Amino acid sequence: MPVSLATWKHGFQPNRISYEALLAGSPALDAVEAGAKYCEADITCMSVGRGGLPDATGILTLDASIMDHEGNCGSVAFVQRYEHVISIARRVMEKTPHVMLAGTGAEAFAEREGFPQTELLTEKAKAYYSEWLKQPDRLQVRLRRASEGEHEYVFVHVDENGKETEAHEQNGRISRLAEASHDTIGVLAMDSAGHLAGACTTSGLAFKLHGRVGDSPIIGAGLYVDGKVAAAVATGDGELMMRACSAFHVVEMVRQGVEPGEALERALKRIRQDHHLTPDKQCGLMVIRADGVWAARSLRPGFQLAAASSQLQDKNVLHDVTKRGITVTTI
Ligand code: SD4
Repeated sequence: MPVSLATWKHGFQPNRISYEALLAGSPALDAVEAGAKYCEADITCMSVGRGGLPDATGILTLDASIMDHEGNCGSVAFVQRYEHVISIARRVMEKTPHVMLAGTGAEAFAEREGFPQTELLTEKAKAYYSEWLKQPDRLQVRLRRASEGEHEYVFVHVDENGKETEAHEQNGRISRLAEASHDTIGVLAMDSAGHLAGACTTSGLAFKLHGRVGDSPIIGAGLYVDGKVAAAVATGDGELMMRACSAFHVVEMVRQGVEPGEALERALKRIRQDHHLTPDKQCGLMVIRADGVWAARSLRPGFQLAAASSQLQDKNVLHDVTKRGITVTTI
């Protein structure tokens, strides 16, 4: 009966942790938090927690949200000195009358709650930032996988139509990076009591404007859970999901009887119809319905997720998602 899903390839290990917690009898809320925390502490993942890439001013800011099957939720945004923002979000949910705390207020709360302060920016992230500063037209520069499935990335220039061309340093050498900017982690779970929960944690888009907050801490945009209906999480260019309230939209369609996969297709269709979409924009969505049926879809190829369930013989499996559905690749 337990089901666990986590976004992107780096979600494989967090999903294993979440699923093993579920098999050991943990509530879904504890499982998703444990999975998310693993990723926050993993410095090889450069868009979540410590080790994430900074904003355009060289400062790393973190966003996170968490939600349980009873509609309780908590989130934090623009946190600069604490690694486990998912746990701070949970504490906001459990210990305050509020849903969201931001910036210095969130940090003061974290301090009062005894969370340890951490230097989030690693030497590696600083080096990538220096490299980014050297790029001409750097506000048009993003990071892309150098080749599918590789942990190797390139800077690309994106023109006003979203067309990408590989960026070069002034000396002509292609700038290669070891991680991508798209790698937020969203974890969804259903436990053996049938309870749903979700967690989402990120450093947001690499080299974003200082002060920018994405969809991940916004309940209804990056994450939404209704214990009787479904849990949904989003990843990708947060501005799209914030405008479309994508996670909420998916859950509401499931409430109206739309099949999970179809609900995701329709949410993506809404994004496509209502927004000026350039080819560089991505949105990946995942959902678990209250009966354990799950689905995942994305605007474009390249979105992966880890899934584990009894239907998968309790194995954790990495899936590649395309617009039409899912192909399974086991790692
Ligand atoms: C954001 N949605 O801050 C996040 C980033 C992300 O894959 O999910 N990247 O917009």
